[in-house]
Amino acid sequence: MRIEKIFFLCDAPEFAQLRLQDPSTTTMEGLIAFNKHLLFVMTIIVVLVGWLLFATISNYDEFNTQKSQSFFHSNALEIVWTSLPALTLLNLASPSFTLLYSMDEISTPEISVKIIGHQWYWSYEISDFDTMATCMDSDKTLKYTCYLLTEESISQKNYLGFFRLLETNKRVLLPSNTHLRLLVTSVDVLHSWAIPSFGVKVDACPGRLNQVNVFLKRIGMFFGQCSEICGVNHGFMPIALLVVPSIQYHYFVVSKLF
Ligand SMILES: [Cu+2]
Repeated sequence: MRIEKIFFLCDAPEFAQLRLQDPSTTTMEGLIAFNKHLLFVMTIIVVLVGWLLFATISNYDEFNTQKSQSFFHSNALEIVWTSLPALTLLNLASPSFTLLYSMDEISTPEISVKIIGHQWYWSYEISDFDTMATCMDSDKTLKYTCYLLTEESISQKNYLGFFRLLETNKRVLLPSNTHLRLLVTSVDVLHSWAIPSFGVKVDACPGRLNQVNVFLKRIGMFFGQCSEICGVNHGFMPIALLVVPSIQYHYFVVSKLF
């Protein structure tokens, strides 16, 4: 199957891709900025350590000790090479912890999406529509079961724009610019629900409920995969999400349930 580049933004893997996918949440924007910051610091460390090694090997050997004898037991140098790595670590730790704790932050969500991992597909339930108080009414629950869409099941005339091993028979609809709470669990083995564009990777553990908060800043089609080795078909349980404007989502829910 041919993969055409149909999106302006990178929300699905591209051929020979080197960078991360484009962010759709503030978390992912933060992760990308942190990644760039890390790369910058790492480059300086690699160049500095490489230069030190080269200078040491070429300037100080057993036949050339004149220079090294001049700073035998240098206190100043020891202070510098102990404090510099410590300061570098502090410089990395502070944005890292800020990001980590910002991911745990839960602001009043309007919709909770229950994500359940199965061997080997994902199922979704959305039931608490904030203004409609339908929690207890099982008829008023959106339920999806999303299986992999195989190449054979896509009609030959119409295969352009479909991503191999990333499409599901049903796409989960989510609203943009809305605080969403994702509740992730599993009914059999460990799975992991991961969407690179969201900066989300939550483990789905049987008997446990993991929670993550997302706020999607833009509309689009987003793809992800199970990211925990969960059995023979681990590679064949993709996630396909369609993010639409919240008003469109509202009309969809009303037309489906009311
Ligand atoms: Cu899995």
